[in-house]
Amino acid sequence: MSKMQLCLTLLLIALCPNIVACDSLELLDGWVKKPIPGTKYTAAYFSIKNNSHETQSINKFSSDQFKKVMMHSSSTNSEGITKMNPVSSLMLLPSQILEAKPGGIHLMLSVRKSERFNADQLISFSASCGKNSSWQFSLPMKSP
Ligand SMILES: [Cu+2]
Repeated sequence: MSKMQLCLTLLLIALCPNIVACDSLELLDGWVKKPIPGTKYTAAYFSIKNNSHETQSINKFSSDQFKKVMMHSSSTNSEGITKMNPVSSLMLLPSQILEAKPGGIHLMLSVRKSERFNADQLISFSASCGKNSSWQFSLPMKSP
């Protein structure tokens, strides 16, 4: 990239700060862990690709089939203790594949007492990337 091109790119980014949207996000894979009866939480994992030339950031997930959907990240310290921390947004660089998997980033799902699930049931999610930008996708439920 020449200096001129770089300059133009930076100028465009500066002029269009609201361009960030859920455009061109593609679900490659994913699943929801079937909650063990009586448990309050379960998790969802996925890989999502950003097919656009813009950085995309997801700041919220929701699902009608769960009370609450939280973005978490797990990390294990030097003593082997794993902790989960809330994540405020997930950023995907152009062409980046974001993998949410056990032991790393995941969606923490709060289970409603009344809700019953079947294996292979599809769970619908909505991801929002800004005020007016959302993206719908579904993941199958699987027994761990
Ligand atoms: Cu969690």
